[in-house]
Amino acid sequence: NAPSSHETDHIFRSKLPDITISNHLPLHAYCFENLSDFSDRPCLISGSTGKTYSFAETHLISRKVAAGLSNLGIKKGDVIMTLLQNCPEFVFSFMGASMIGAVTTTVNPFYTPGEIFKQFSASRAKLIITQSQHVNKLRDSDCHENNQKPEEDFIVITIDDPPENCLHFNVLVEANESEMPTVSIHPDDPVALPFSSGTTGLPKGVILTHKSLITSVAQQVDGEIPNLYLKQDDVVLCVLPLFHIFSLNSVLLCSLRAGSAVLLMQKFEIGSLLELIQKHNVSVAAVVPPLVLALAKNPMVANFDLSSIRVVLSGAAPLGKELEEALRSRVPQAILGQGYGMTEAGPVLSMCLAFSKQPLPTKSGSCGTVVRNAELKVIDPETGSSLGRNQPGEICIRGSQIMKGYLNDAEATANIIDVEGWLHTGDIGYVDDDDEIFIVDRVKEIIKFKGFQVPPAELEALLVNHPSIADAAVVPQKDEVAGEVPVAFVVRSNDLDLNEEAVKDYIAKQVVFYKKLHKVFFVHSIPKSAAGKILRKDLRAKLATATTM
Ligand code: 4UV
Repeated sequence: NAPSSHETDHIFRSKLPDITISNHLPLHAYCFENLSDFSDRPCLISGSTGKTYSFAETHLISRKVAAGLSNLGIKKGDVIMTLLQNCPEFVFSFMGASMIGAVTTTVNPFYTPGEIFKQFSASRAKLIITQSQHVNKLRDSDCHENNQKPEEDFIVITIDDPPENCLHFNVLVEANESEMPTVSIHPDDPVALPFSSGTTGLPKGVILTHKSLITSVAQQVDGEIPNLYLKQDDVVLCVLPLFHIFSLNSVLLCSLRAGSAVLLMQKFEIGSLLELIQKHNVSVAAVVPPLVLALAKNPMVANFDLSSIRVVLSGAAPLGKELEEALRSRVPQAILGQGYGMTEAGPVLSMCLAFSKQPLPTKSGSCGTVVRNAELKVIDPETGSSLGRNQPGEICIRGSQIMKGYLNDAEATANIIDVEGWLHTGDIGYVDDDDEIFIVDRVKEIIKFKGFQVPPAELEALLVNHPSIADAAVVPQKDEVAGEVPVAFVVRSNDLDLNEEAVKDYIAKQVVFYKKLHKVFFVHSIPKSAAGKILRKDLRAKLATATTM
């Protein structure tokens, strides 16, 4: 008798022992569980104003916001939408929503009206917290496909002077925390709803529960020997956007739990970044490869003292060895390493063990070792059978941290989480003899521009909506600065005058900057499989020889 497949699986685990995880708690209770140990220490530092909130203040304001949300009719299970750059109000809103059992869907504030509306309507948000400069986008008639009049159907709150029909954030902050309703929260209740296109198709709501986020944070910072050792005197740089799960989880939630201060920066600008690192003695920097490039290559860096940095955690996209070495010369005292995450995975799959309380030696180019209390395997993408060390295949992860599923999409959920509970990442990688993970390729559609998701299906849907486009496919092209950029193959329907600029403009008007097309190739047909699937591999191969096109 052949053993069933799971008996022969090669399963990889952390080198650190499993820990006890308090994932029976609601997320806010878990994050603030140790508050009394550091209640007067700085929790949030606003980079732009210098204003600092202690842990006790952050906890209190979050409770007031919880009461305020409740006063406005937000109940357990309701969704609120944050359309914010990094700011203290983001934190108060997210934690406040958690306290009343509500769910936060985080949106990129630079999205176009159409992009915002898609996430708004899919998540059925009842309240939006934003900046006044973005309110017009909520009123833009382009986005009301269903004749929905936003001002009447949902509440808009701004953190600065509110335009007509909007409320000021003060209505939340001035609420009486003692009026916060008592709600009973189950570990499997949702708390965050980031959107991700996953391995295929359009962006979908990723249901992250209290249990999944607590598990993920604990896997990083809890236990006797934390994998990511954050200390109370650490100042953690929060320049990556909190609407993306990397910053939300590994920067904000991990710091709240560990008692470290979070330095909030609204946006990346190298001069002010360097100033703030020096001024606030930033000790832990969460970055993406383009930021590593800036830190490694920008001549301004030489004028600043970066000696406070002890950890640089890079993630969200591949970090080249040369780049890592170049950064090393700028911050020789720091430990450089990577985390590997995916929104659907809760998000962290693996983390560099040199960040641990008992640092282990690690290799350049590795994405770390699988986190504790989780199982990782590498499978042959064709046969599904699991592979041993040093053999590249699709990375799969299992554990309480992974998402509950996609919002209202059982089919997409079943396509990514199998019946045994394994999440199939669509990333190709291997585990070496020292349990270190190396990602070498991607079999999924997603394009990553500076770590931002660019879902080809979204751009393809917009393209085929154009009256003169009969068919289209979008694939990644390698790019030195952004990692990858989206390029399109387009089949014209009749208008032979349709040119590259017109197609680029047409897309650029409808999407956030990083989804813009960098090139358009006109072709006679899009290669497809018998089942009608775009043969992206063929197009990528075509691109590799594109110099002749
Ligand atoms: O869904 P997503 O946009 O999610 C992320 C999350 C990243 C991280 C990284 C470190 C953390 O500590 C953390 O909390 C979150 O990027 O995109 C997921 C895809 O991005 C690629 C890979 O293709 C994922 O499936 N990716 C993410 N991290 C890496 C990476 C990496 N270190 N190296 C190469 N590719």
